[in-house]
Amino acid sequence: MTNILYDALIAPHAENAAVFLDCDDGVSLSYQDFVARAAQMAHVLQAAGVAPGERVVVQAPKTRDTLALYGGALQAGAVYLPLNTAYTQDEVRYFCEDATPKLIVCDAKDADQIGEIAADVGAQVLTLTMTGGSLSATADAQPAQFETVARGPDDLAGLLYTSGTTGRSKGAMMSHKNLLSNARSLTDLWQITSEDRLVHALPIFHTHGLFVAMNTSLLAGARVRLMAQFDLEEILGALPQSSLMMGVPTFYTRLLGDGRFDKALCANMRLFISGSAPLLAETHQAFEAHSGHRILERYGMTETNMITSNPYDGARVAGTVGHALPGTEVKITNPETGETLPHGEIGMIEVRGDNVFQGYWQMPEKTAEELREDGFFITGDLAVMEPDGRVTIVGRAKDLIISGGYNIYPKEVEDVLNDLEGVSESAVYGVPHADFGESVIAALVALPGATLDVEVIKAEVGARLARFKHPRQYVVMEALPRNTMGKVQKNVLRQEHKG
Ligand code: MCA
Ligand code: AMP
Repeated sequence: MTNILYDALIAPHAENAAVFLDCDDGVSLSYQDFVARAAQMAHVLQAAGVAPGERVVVQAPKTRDTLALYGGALQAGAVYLPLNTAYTQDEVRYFCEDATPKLIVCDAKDADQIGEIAADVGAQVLTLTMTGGSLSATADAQPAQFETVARGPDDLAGLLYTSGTTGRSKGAMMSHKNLLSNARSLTDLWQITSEDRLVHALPIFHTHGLFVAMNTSLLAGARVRLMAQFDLEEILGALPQSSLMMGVPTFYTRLLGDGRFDKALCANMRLFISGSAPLLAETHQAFEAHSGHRILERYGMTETNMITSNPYDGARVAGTVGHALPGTEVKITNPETGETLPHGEIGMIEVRGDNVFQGYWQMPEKTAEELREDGFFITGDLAVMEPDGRVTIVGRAKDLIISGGYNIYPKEVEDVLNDLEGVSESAVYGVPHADFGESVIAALVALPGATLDVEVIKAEVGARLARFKHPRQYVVMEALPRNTMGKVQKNVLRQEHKG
């Protein structure tokens, strides 16, 4: 049976005794043991009634069993739907009602709350904790071999939700072909091999930590130091035995902020890769001065996987995101007309290739707005392209804040604020932040006669939105600044509150 992703990423390791994962608890799991564990997970999925093409929602800690569940989902032909562990019950409910999974895997501490959601959408619940849980216990009793379910290039392997400028999250449908083509391009370009040892401190519920980092490692047979989360001490300890690291810019500014980070620590390192948010040119330069390494910056999106990358061998230019990946077409277009612009002019990044997703889950109109009939996807990012094809991102046409690599769509936060008692209107915007790159601020206007209590507002927001989306500062104003068209001038607010 052919299963595009499983056959490329996991099946080849069935007899590979090399270490795949070095975990926080000191356990080192071999590739062949991972293959067997993934098969046990596939049996659990099948027994839970997850038929090929059906969704498995996973909001769980980052452990070897979470990765084995991803492998098992691929083998069983299921669609893997990972969720940020910071999401509130309200947020998880939305995703589950939209995606109608057959199984929800969550942390044991959330089992009661998630149980209510599961009952409403007709799903089973299994738990996964840092040390065990009912999923792991059930898997223990399963056979270590599973008959792989056939999956073709266009079958879905993943469903990843991305918030939208409309405030409603959309499920980006990722096919086997989308994920495999990108993993192949990146593995080749970044020259990842079985000799590599990757420092993995990213979450595995997003494209960066799961598809970019894990799919390339699996494809190459690399060894991965799997850290449950970003921990500066752990990373400093792992660097001397490592050759490769992938991170968001905050990882690199935090390393730079530690006096122990130096060239000696990076003696065995081959490559540092950054993405998910803009890497400041000054961070790039300071990093080279401290470590002797020029960070390789790449650019991507959930809907498209990775789009461009600085070269491995050629010049890694600070402040640029490099060239289109092999097999990926990139053009810069006039945002109004869609016409391709000459080199050097600022316009919209559009991308086409096997890496581009299949559309938004059950949202054909949204898909049509962003994915052209000729296959080009409109990214919402503004850039210039040089004659040699090098891309420099200069801004965003979409109203988006990126904080520590997490995306926050202001509309989603504004919708929550506008619903609150006494609030007439709100504007949510980002200001520069030394650690997170950008930080969230909310400007609020009260209804006539109402007084706004920021502490009450914080509590309400806390119950509804994940912590990373919370405004870090609230400003109560008489009125929001607007232009002659009546549009809120967030640039004016940003300017006033950037300190
Ligand atoms: C944690 N907090 C945050 C963030 N992370 N607030 C804003 N933005 C964040 N990113 C909250 C915590 O809840 C906590 O709240 C407080 O901030 C301080 O937490 P701290 O201990 O400093 O945070 P941390 O646990 O060290 O996490 C920071 C982090 C993490 C390591 C930068 O956010 C992270 O791993 N980010 C990576 C995100 C990522 O993988 N993005 C890829 C998306 P309290 O006030 O309660 O203490 S995929 C993508 O974008 C595309 C496809 C691409 O190109 O890759
Ligand atoms: P997401 O929708 O979470 O996948 O986030 C994708 C967005 O992150 C892109 O549309 C960009 O705005 C941003 N992004 C990713 N990589 C970079 C980068 N290297 N430089 C600037 N922005 C980036």
